[in-house]
Amino acid sequence: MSSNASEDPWRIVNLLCNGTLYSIYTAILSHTLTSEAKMLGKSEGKKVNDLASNTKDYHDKNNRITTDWGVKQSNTDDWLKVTAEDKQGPMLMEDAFSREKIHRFDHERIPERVVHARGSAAFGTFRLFESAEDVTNAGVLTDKSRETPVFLRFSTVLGSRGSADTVRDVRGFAVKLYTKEGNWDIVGNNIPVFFIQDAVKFPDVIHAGKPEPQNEVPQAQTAHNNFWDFQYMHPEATHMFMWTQSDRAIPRSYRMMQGFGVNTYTLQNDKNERHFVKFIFTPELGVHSLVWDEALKLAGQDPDFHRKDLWEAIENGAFPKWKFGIQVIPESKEHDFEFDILDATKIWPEELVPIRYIGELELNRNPDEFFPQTEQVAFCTSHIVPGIGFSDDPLLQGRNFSYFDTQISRLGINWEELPINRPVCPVMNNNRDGAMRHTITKGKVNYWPNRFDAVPPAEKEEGGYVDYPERVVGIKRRQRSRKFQEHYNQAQLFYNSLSPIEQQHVAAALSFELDHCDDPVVFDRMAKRLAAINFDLSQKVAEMVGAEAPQESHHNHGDKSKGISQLEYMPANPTIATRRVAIIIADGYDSVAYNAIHAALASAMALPFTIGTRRSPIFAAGERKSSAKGVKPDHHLEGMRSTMFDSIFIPGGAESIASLSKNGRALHWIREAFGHLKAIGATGEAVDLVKQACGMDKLVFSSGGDVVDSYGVVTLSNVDTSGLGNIVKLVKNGKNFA
Ligand code: HDE
Repeated sequence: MSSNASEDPWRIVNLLCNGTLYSIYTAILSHTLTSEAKMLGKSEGKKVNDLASNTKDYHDKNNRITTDWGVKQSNTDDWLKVTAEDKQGPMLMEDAFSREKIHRFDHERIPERVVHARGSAAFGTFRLFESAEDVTNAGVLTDKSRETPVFLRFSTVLGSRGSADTVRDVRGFAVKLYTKEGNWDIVGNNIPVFFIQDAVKFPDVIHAGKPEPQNEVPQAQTAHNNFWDFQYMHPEATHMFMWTQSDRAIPRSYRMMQGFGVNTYTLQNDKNERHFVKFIFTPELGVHSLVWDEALKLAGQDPDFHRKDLWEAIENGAFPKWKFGIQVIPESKEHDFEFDILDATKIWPEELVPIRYIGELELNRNPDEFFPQTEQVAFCTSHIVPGIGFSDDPLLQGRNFSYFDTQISRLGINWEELPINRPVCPVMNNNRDGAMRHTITKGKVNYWPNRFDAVPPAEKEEGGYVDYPERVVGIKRRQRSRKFQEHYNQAQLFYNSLSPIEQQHVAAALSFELDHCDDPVVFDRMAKRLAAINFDLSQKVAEMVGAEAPQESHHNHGDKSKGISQLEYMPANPTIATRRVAIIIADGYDSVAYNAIHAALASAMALPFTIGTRRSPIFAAGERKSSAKGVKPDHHLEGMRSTMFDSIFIPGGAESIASLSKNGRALHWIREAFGHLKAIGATGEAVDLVKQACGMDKLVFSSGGDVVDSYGVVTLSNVDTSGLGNIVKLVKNGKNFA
């Protein structure tokens, strides 16, 4: 964060605790945030300028409603009809204005994506801080002076367009980089491996995960017979399903997930050497997750939770950032590993192939309109630029066919002309016509070669893409190579590498999922499969779901790898920026504590929300309703739930706490936040309220009576800066798994 105020919030809080400078300070802060957002968020990039020619301002005062053929309309509320003084007559088909409006409405929907239907996206910038010229000659990976515009779409996989954001699922992480040499699409996920090795199995794994065919149940869930039936029958999915049962599949925010290209690509340098490569994005904010109960509740309470979170952060100028890394293996070392480096069900452990972070991606601008941008954006793994190539990864090869194909059915053959999809560099070729062609190409010929020598192919020196001359020898057959046959080593590696709490979450997730399977064949077999990963895990889950306990213990190699547990991604300097904190008040609250925490949070760019017993003004202790204005809360207790916030704070005040302690919803807020491992702060009389809600026996008190960080709760009898500091520190840390 670039705000100076955030560097030393405590100095400011000291000044603010008496409340006098508070309002001046927050006014300055909100001005800083808005102007910063304006400056950075609305920056004119090459793609933004390109889109301008297709962008109209709906709110321009000179606008008048017209038909699509441009004729101004005088009445848009009444269909043309035959009427008499006291009689309503028939409507006329002659009314082309009204017919057009209904026609347009009838055809508003296009097919949703067959997978990854629900998503949201933002514009941003990609910058390089280290050139990778030793391994590639791609301009986007070697030129440090460039700012490459990007559009990044996040998504869930299985749910339909209207499903909830927080379901247990893989998240899509699809980046379109509008480079000077053409579009480069990295169509990745937040999990580094995949369920299948060969693209031809994709329809099977997706059919098994999507709602079952007989009744279209369940929506956006893998907790059903068919999904787990397939997971058992298809052992190569084992490593991936362990990731989907971990906290990675219930992220706190799109801004707090890693992004992985998953497939193995190649890089080519000026010496015509080829390297195998994997692409990785790691978030500056760290990798954080919800807890499962929270995710389940949010799916109903706020299905747009992730969508809103991304939008809110960008509008507030807190632009999410990812470090961009590459893992590189020289062609000569392709066969040096015990797994096949072209197998998408395997990671390249960082001990064997370190990640080299060379760039940074920032999102800094929300889209202007969802449909033409977020919905119509179309990614293709086959979109690469000179210096980058494919490998023989059989999943990637199939994807290269599939994405172009699906865009034809979703958007039509001219989908690459849509504003959000077209490159920022010139496009010229002899691909012509087709439904909805936009480009008008002047000239007398539309083929090559031609008598005018018009539009020849580019030489390599002019930037022409040259395929790597790979030697290929083999027998044509339907078979995968030997190393593709091993499926459990890395599933064990994954589980061994998790912290004990993360392991507990995996056991709980599997127990939830298999509880939703009512066919014993499915859950008995799955318990057996778990024994191939970890015997204790298989016993725990079998007991929970009533499956036959596996008898046979498999060998566990005991290896661990770094970079797997998400707890490792805690940033060195965690930030409270963009964390949503609810401050709960009722009439008679302590305004000194309220103002102090509000200012402390805002100065560090967190998002404080005042939650009152009502949304009309709430009056502090000593304020008279007749003369004071009171504080107008952002929401009332019944309008929101604790799930929508990262932390809650309750200022003291005898009258306010007396009323909150009798308010079931207020107690539920505190108790639920406690159960979801969130930081809770309370001062003065509110300390007793927290004890009442959470159960006193759980909290550990210091001799002075205050609790400092016990189960993520900080209570203070008096407001002081070090106490508030403890609260903010806890919010920064995220969940309190103590
Ligand atoms: Fe996709 N995938 N996929 N996928 N995928 C699609 O393309 C497909 C795979 C991913 O925000 C579809 O435009 C096949 C892996 C993302 O618009 C479709 C195979 C990874 C998105 C398709 C895979 C992904 C898609 C549906 C196996 C992670 C959303 C709509 C060979 C590396 C992109 C569309 C967006 C979308 C096919 C496997 C990620 C049908 C055949 C592995 C993030 O073409």
